[in-house]
Amino acid sequence: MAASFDPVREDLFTFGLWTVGNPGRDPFGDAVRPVQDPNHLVRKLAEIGAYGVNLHDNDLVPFGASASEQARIVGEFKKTLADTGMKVPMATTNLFTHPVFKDGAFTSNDPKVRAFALQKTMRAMDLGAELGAKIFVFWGGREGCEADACRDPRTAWQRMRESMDFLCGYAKDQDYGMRFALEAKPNEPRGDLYLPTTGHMLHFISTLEHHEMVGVNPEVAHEVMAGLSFAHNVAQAMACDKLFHIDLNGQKIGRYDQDLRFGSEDQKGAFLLVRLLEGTLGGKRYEGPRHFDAHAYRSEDEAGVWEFAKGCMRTYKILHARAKAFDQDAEVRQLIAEQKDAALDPLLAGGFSRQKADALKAASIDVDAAAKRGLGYERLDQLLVEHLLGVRS
Ligand code: DIG
Ligand code: MN
Ligand code: MN
Repeated sequence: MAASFDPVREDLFTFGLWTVGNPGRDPFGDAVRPVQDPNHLVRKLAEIGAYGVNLHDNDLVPFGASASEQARIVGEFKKTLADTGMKVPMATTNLFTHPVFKDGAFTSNDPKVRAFALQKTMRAMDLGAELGAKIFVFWGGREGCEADACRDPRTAWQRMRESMDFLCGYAKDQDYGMRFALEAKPNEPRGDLYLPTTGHMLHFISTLEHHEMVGVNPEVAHEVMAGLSFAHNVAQAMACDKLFHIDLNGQKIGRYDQDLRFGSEDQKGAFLLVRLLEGTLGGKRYEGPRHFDAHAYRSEDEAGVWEFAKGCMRTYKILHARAKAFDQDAEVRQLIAEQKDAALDPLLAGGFSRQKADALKAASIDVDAAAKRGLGYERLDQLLVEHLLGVRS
């Protein structure tokens, strides 16, 4: 029986309201699609097999809405979630659209703006908690600069640290049980963004007061924009148990942030990422939501948007099946089998000792033989390509 690539709730596929609700505006053109009601988006996502929906505060509650308006909107949204069984695993704050954030939010030189950013974020955390979110994402879209002389960069990082420490304190004080996931991006919309890659974020987290509740939310497009291997960055986050969330999409290298349909561009990169997340090569798999932070081409009508969303999930499942077959392939397993050396292995494991140092210094190692040995990676990569193209199973 042919494998089914139809998404099920257990796949934990999620979409942001801002993704499938994207009206297709870009810097050079107006919206091409109508703005959709969030409740309609939730019902359609449930229909196509998604597990959940994520949101910025203002994706659901318009900026400046009154308390009674917010209560009405949130009440209706919660009913839709109950009716559809859809979850809200992640929430976040829009700290980038309103002009007040034009020079940053937490890193702004204006204390009024920094105070407003904290106020807006605490309220967004309240909303996220009310909807059941246990992950809160921070993407510092305006935390950067063009005229770099505007502030000492160290001041920017200090302000980010103070804001994160304060908001971690708020989440703990409210007992929300939330974990924070920080999302990096090298540039856009600002000329240069502070904390540009996941690697920078991992170090930044280590400087925080409540670092144990803070992880990362890497996005494919953002690391590709920086010319980096997304799978390597995700692997590093997984290795230190800091992959709290992930933004999946597609991206051509050397372009602005395209947020394309997952797997629509670098299929090998997407394959290696899914292989890592699903643990088909061994090791722990990622257990969090598979979130598509992407949007349909501007050419699409609403029907095209749902084709986009189905394509994200279907491609993920196809790649998962291909990765499983690849890592079960006997020839692949033989090519990547760990090499053993009875004499040297004990010296390489378990850390330093004077004895190990003396033994390693005294070891007789045939360097020429090691240098001459062929590694078979051409065959290995050809096997990957053939699995990916579906001519080997
Ligand atoms: C953009 O990549 C950012 C915003 O869409 C949002 O704040 C975050 C959540 O996935 N990603
Ligand atoms: Mn993006
Ligand atoms: Mn994102």
